[in-house]
Amino acid sequence: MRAASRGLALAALLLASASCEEEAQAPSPRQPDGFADALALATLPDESPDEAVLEVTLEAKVIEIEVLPGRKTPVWTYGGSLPGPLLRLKAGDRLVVHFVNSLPEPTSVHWHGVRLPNAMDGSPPHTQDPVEPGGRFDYEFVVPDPGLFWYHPHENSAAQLGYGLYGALLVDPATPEPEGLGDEVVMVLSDMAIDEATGAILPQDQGGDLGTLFGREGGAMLVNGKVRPTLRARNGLRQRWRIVNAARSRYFLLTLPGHSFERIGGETGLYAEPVATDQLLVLPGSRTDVVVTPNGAPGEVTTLTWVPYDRGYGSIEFRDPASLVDVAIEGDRAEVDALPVLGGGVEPLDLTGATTVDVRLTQGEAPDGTLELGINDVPFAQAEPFVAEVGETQVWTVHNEMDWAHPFHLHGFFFQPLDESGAFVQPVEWRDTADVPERGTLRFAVRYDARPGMWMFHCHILDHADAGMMGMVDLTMP
Ligand SMILES: [Cu+2]
Repeated sequence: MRAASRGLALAALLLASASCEEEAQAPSPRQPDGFADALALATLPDESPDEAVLEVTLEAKVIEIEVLPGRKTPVWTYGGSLPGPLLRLKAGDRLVVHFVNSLPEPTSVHWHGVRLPNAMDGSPPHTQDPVEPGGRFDYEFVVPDPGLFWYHPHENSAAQLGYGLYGALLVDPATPEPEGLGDEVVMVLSDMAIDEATGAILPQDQGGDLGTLFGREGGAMLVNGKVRPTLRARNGLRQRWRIVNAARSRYFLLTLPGHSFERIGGETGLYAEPVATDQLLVLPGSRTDVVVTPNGAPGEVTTLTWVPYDRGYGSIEFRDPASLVDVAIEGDRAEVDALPVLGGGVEPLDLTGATTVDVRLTQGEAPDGTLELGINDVPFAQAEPFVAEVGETQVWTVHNEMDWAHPFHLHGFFFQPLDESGAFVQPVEWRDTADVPERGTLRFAVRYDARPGMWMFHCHILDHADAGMMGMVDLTMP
């Protein structure tokens, strides 16, 4: 659609210049044809004739994929592709997913970040039973908010993500965004632990308790399922990169040498103003929306690079940066207008009458001596829910009592981060995932709208969640 309308605009400009020499204008510059083909994501046919409904059949199944060159890897996929298909619709549209489990074990689909009804949250055992092998489950809900979201299992989740189960869900705003943010590329970041000799996926419990304590990172870093793909770019012409970190444990700190990123949004919606940064941190589970203006001589290649991020012992020691995406510059330098006014931003929550919740992220030992993580010293299996009422505003303080950082995720609701003094972190934004630094604190405010039910919260280092660092909020009507 976008390419077609650009083609028409170009034709109109050419006609205009042919008929009126004095007002001749250069056609708008554009990215090279097929510039992002190497990063293309699979899609699914829409089974609904209704424009406001995206209805798809999504089958989870094991397929052999050449992730490393020359090696076949049995990948657990959604729809036969790594990552799963991109689901794209507009805020206010309805998503209907006929989910089929053709995997060898039970699973579920969690729609990360989407403010959906509790029964659609995909979180066994509370919101549904696991979908058994050969079983089906229909997910159906309205996507109320614009932004990049994603979907993944919430059953044996660390292992199942490690095997390849994740996909992006992109929700366009109901009213069009400003023109000129650049051609868009969705990047799903992940990693996979593959035996380089055989192509087999390595055991998901590698390293025992130490592996769990650190969080398992696969050696092959992937962007849209590929090792180091090439993205082509017109010199000087901005691109909009919408990035999700779908790795089970890995933090992605990104640089693009010689360039800076302009963050124009986070997990949902645009900011009021762009925020420039040289290094971009994308937590496990989190998303970011940035504009990049590639510059360099034609033929030059600049490389989006993973940089070790200090999230605790072992995360930076003896580790080197790694190449994620080669950005190949083409053409003479494009003349481009300034970034348009974003016009986004959110109002801070009214904290009058807010109740407080204190949570500690803790490390302990199970009776058999193995590692056990928990919330307030209680592992998930023995946890009692925290309570909240519809309409209530809560201020959470999450204390990290461990020597490693934890990306904290709340299901079903956005929150607004606060600083140590209780002031809103700027720019004020809605998030569903935020970092709790080692031995540090995360504060946030959340307001519960009328979607009662049992909502999970957990560390998004999924090895930690599976080891017990998970709890739930029982949201009831007042
Ligand atoms: Cu954690």
